[in-house]
Amino acid sequence: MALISRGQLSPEVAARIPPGQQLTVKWPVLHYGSIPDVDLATWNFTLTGLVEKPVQLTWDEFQALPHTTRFNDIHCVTRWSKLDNTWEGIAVRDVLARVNVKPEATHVLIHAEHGFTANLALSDFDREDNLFAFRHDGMELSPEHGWPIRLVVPHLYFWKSVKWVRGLEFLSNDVPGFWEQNGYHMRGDPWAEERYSTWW
Ligand SMILES: Nc1nc2c(c(=O)[nH]1)N[C@H]1C(S)=C(S)[C@@H](COP(=O)(O)O)O[C@H]1N2
Ligand SMILES: [Mo]
Repeated sequence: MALISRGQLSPEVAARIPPGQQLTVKWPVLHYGSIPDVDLATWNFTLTGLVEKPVQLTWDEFQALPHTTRFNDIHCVTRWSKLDNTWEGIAVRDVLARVNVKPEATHVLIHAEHGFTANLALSDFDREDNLFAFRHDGMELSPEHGWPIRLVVPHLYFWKSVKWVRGLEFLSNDVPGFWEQNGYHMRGDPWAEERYSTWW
């Protein structure tokens, strides 16, 4: 991977890179397991758990939600950061508007193909910056980067940005997801270097 050292960067750019991270121009591919075969005809997106009425959206219903663009930097716990990403997709808040989440919900477990999960506090999930992306830098997401859609939560380490996402489960407690069960931090703030948990 082509990494750029801090000494080569302007102060403005260096200030955007969290501690212990290095800049990459390429976009590495990282995930557990195989790339899923997704059929849009049978694909659905579910909103379950602590909601007044569970919702299931087809691909066409999901696509009918408003489209939007976000511009941000991403930071992977394996120490690469990639600046200036343009994402097109559907804002998390526009998806949340489709469901009545019960007041006791404090966390959300993101579900993806192959049973993959990641946990987020609702306060980290329900943010203007977050979106479900289907395009990156003007091109449709490739299968290895999460086609047809992935979550993008830019203020936390990139493992929270679930690829091949299929649903949201609202919870009243914080339940570790896949990488969190394997030692990653429950929150994952790159500016605080919340890389790994110390509770086990
Ligand atoms: N469904 C799924 N999403 C996932 C993962 C995974 O294993 N499965 N890995 C996460 C991790 S650890 C990282 S660093 C990013 C990598 O995204 P990228 O391959 O597009 O760079 O995806 C995240 N999303
Ligand atoms: Mo990762």
